[in-house]
Amino acid sequence: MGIVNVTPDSFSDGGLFLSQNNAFKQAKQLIAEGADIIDIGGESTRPGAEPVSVQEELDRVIPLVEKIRAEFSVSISVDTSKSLVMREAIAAGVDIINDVMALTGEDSIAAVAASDTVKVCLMHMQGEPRTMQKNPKYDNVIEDIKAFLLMRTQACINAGITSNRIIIDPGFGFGKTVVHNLLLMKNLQVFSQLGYPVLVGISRKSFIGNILNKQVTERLYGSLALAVLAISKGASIIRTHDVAATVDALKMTDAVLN
Ligand code: 9MG
Repeated sequence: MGIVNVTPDSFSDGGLFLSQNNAFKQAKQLIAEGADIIDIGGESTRPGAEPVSVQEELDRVIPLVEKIRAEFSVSISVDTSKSLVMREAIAAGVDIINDVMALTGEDSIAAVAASDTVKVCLMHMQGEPRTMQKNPKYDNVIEDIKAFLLMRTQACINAGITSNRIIIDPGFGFGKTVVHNLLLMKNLQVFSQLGYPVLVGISRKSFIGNILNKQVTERLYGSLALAVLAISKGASIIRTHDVAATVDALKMTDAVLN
């Protein structure tokens, strides 16, 4: 899954693809590099990020979805927590709603349930982006997140979203310390054994910078190591800024494992 952030303030590529033209060029480039899915975001979810209005998010995301849909057969995902953006994105033909709030926002379960085909990625986050990195705490990080994801998958199924449309994500970096993130990766098989595809987003994240003492532009090798580990522990989708390098790393992983 290649990332296209149409935002001024995302942690790694904020501001780079704010114009529709640049965002489309970036999507085209990631598709050429081998992305199966393009994930489009119109509101930053980085720690400390401020929310944007519904209209602003719609204006950033929907025209880009329509342009990609018209020209490519790639799967399109929209990273949003707003039910109105979900509805418009589904009408524009997206394949996946990627919600870092796991459809806990007002009316968002209904927005996804109203479609009978769109998939949903339910991600775990402790707190909210503005404050989530202020002293996150768990009784048992693996068991707490597993319980949350099982509770949200059941809520979706109860709302009419069939289980084959659900993807789960433990939410690396979202209300987690460095140690929490490492424990999640070490125990990732716990999540892949739940019976849903697992999406992992570790690309260039700050816990990699913390361990390697590297700036955001220098975290590719650390990100690749984690992508390979995630796949070997059963993950199905890797969300990344660096598609070409990740595709090579995962093809080699797949050649060995399968
Ligand atoms: C939008 N976004 C940023 N990081 C993410 C992650 O780790 N997973 C998912 N599903 N979305 C993310």
